[in-house]
Amino acid sequence: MKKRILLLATVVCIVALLLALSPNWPWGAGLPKAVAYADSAFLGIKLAIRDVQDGFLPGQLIVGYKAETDMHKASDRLAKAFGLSRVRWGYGAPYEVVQVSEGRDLGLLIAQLARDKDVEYVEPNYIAYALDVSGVPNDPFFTPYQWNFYDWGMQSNGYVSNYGVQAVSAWTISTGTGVKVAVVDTGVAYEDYGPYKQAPDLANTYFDAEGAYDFVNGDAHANDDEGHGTHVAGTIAQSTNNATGVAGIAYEATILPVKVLDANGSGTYDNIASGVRWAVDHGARVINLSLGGSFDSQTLHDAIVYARNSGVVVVCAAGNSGNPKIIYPAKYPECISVGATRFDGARTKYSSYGPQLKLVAPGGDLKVDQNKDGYKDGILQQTFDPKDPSKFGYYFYQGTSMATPHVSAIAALVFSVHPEFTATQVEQALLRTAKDLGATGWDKYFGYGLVNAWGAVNWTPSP
Ligand SMILES: [Ca+2]
Ligand SMILES: [Ca+2]
Ligand SMILES: [Ca+2]
Repeated sequence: MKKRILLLATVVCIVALLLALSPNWPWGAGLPKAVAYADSAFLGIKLAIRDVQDGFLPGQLIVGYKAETDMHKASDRLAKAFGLSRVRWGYGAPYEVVQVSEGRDLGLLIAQLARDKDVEYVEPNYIAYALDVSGVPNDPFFTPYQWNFYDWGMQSNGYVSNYGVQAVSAWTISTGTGVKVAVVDTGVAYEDYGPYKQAPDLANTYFDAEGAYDFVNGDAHANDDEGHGTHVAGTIAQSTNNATGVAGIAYEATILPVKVLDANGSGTYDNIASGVRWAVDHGARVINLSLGGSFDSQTLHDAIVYARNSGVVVVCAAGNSGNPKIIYPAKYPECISVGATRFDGARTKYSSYGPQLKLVAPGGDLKVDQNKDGYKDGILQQTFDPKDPSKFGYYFYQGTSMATPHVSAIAALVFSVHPEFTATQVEQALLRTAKDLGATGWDKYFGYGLVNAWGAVNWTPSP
């Protein structure tokens, strides 16, 4: 009997020792079980990059009014004069979205409206697109597959990874507690509501469900009907240490789901601007924008400036065209623009670059398997089969959309350690501790370099 107790005690000691000596292993509760979503395997999703597309809603304009104007009066006058009908007032800013009567010359109308004494600006209601690429579905796990979170020198399937974001070390300092991050996207699988289900690996994640809003359908349920927003939210705050699936970087942060992109992954600038303002007004300290379009827009820019002036860090995808043209809103100086790297630290071919690029983060490359784990090197998180929002699986995605939430999550880690930091100080923490890549110092392909969670949470402003 004594012998058996001793044996048991020895086993307990060995287990405790292994956990203590194994910094690579974040699971406090033992090995994660294999989660069998077998029916999600081999959906045969096409590995094609969805490029940025240009466009705007036909027949719709955004009319911005001068600050001193009585815009209701001006709006009625213009409606009568030009045959406009109101779609909605702008959220949190003095503009309205109007429908133009059929057959009107949009270019001429814009010119006429722009000359009006009460009008500050007028522009088409541009459309932005989610910057995702759906990848190969797969079984879960942090250690075999989430190389993008690794500390430098950790091994993935025997292949040393030196281009992760060092989340493992950073977790000893911060897990994002107390910080709200808005995912302004296609929605998030955060609740059971109608045909929509909460993602199983978001079961322990904190959500601001009260603050959630859907600007596409105009209701308080920001459910995801595309899959992109749920994947993005997973990188930020997937339930971690829950013996299930994959990890997220700021897994004790709170996600505020705001839906601005529809089931096709596209949405108007008006919706995006509204979503950004909504997020600010509902307590977000970080806003993740894994989306963009190629048009400049005052409506969108004003919303980004509003966020930044409110002390909110806005993180935006640089674009997936692979050309020297960063998209909007990433191009605005108030955003932290993010390009994408792969397992070996190289810039991915799809990652857009240019003078406005500030950082890079792992975005994955579904053309190569550099860690030889049998899967192309995408970013693995849980989301659902686009054909059925109740059918969850683990999917490798690639894109600057996937890189962006790494930076948003690390901004949340920093805010959690330093709630007193300004948005500028958090940005400095990210930029000044980035791992320099490519040409020495800032360069147009990597910005200030690869975002580094460990460096960022340890950064302090010089006195
Ligand atoms: Ca998990
Ligand atoms: Ca791989
Ligand atoms: Ca460099």
